[in-house]
Amino acid sequence: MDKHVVLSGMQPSGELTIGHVAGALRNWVKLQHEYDSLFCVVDLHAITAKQEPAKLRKWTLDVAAMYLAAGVDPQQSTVFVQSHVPEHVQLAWVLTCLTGMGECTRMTQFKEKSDRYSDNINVGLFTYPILMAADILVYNAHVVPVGEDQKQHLELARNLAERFNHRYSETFNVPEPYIPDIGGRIMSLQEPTKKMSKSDPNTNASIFLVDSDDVIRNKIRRAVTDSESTIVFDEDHRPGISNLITLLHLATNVPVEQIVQQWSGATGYAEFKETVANAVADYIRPIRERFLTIRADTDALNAVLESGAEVARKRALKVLRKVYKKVGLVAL
Ligand code: ATP
Ligand code: LTN
Repeated sequence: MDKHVVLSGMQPSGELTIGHVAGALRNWVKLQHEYDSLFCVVDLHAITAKQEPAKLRKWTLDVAAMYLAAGVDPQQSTVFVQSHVPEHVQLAWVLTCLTGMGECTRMTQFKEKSDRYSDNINVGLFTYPILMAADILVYNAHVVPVGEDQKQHLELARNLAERFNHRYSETFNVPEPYIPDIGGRIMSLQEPTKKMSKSDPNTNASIFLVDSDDVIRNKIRRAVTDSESTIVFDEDHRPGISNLITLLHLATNVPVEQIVQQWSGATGYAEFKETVANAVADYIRPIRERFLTIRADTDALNAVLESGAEVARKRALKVLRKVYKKVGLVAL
């Protein structure tokens, strides 16, 4: 039997953070062995916000290199850049014609981003989740490993798959989200009720995968917690300390309950923060070091992306042809 298909992507709108590893990348690395996997750098999604062309170019290669540094194996997985496969956009148009306005207006990310970037509420930002659905459906993916914030977008992809199948005939798999129980939403170190983000203007709020050991340690030492002094996992009432517990779990693999138990006698955060700081620095160091090596060899990186695009295009074209035919577009 053919392996099931996994697809996911990240926007090259900045440097990746430990949140990207916790929510998505580590699952990509895990799933790639059991699934037929495709991972793309979604540059067309990134331009829904204003991007400086030179930075966008740099970040696109940085993000691709970070996939590999985190353990995505280009021998196992197809790694490519979204804009190299125009079939995503072609399918997105067909899906756009199946999507109701209301389905886009109720997207939480659209509401948040149009508040945040009120000077640039473009139509691309509005239809962004349809392009994401096309990214997934154009490979007929079964599983989409993402962080918690993408659940609503995935729901649209599922609805569009079902709608297309119902209106025409069975074509798409209905994709399932794959979201970690712990680490699906790593919070900002400065405002622990907000998601950690690569584009947060306060760089102390995010741990970037390119940060040095010292920078990582200092950011964790300065992380905002609360005025209590016990180490308790309660995301609703103690978000700051819970986030640090989550990071320690991610870095060491020790279960959350065990961490809480080990630290049950603590009467302050300083020593715990020091432990988290060292563990996270140890966890990121090998990723950063691999990244620097991979990123330095642009030719090799481009070769991975070129062969990735070639494989992806062939596959996407097959699905797109089928879709066009079912819709009634005349083939040449
Ligand atoms: P950012 O806010 O950092 O710009 P984003 O969510 O807007 O990120 P992407 O960079 O495309 O957009 O996210 C890629 C993947 O990483 C998604 O699956 C997303 O859910 C996941 N992710 C991003 N930030 C976090 C986080 N803080 N915690 C867990 N998962 C995250
Ligand atoms: N919308 C996602 C990025 C994204 C994606 C995808 C994730 C675009 N296309 C396809 C999984 C599958 C985000 O904002 N994080």
